[in-house]
Amino acid sequence: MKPLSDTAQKIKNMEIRGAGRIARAAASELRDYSERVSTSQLDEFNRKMKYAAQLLISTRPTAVSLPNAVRTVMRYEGNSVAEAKENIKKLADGFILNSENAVRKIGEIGARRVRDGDTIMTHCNSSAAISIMAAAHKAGKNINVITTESRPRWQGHLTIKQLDEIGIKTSLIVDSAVRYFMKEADLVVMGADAVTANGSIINKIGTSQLALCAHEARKNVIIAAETYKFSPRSLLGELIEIEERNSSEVIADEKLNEFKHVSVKNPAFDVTPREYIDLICTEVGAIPPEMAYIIIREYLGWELGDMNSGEMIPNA
Ligand code: RI2
Repeated sequence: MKPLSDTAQKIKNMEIRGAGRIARAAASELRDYSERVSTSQLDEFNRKMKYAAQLLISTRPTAVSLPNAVRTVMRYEGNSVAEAKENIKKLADGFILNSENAVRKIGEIGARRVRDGDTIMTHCNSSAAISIMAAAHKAGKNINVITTESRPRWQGHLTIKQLDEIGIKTSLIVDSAVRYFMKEADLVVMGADAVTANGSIINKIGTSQLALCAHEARKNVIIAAETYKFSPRSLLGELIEIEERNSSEVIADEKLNEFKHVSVKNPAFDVTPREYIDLICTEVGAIPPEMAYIIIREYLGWELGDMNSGEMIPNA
């Protein structure tokens, strides 16, 4: 398979997954793809870059980090193909470096909200959320983590492996046990695939029921999200598309085919309203969800006019 379609396929089938990681993979693929485009005609080069950008964006519809990363790289300029390639490399490398730094910074900021002896409940596998736990552990705080399995893709198994390697004590629970164990948790720390202008967050299916349980039990919910996970298009009133994945992730096709009246619903994400979120921890500070609009305006550099232009990358 060609490297561009290979990367697109890996993002689609979740071989490369996690909102931050797919954003960095897309930026790096655009950079490498641009190197491989052999034309010296700028028009043709631009056309090919747009094709690659759209292909990468189409792989997963929910994580806003993906179109935001692609758009960052597609802001390239240049009067020749060589200049354009150079600029693309600079933008892609810059995005990747900023992204890695952002995850580290979120850890430092978020760890201040973790007290010695705390038990943290988490869901799925978020590198930004784990960065907070790792930083708290590194600061010498004795923490425990309760991790959900995160069916149907079992990302909780990735989380327990990462936490185990760091040396953090972790309990693995089934997704349906979050309310049962909420009494043992001091706070909840989770990641995000998207944050909307009104401060809602979109994250792995099950996030909203966990946040609801935490709200009922008066436990704080911290969302770890880099600024490039905020959705500029939500300012235009657009809703984030929730990815519906294949039924075979939930039940084998042969088993499902035994039934006449059964279908499977498999949304990969859900929406948690801002009422259930105490803090969104970004690399530019820990903010209340109500401040999401400011992040979009100040840090993503989007103007409404910009968004209405033909150059707009869909769903960002
Ligand atoms: P980081 C993941 O999506 C999870 O929903 C996780 O919470 C979110 O991305 C953020 O991950 P998926 O790719 O960027 O597993 O914090 O569907 O690593």
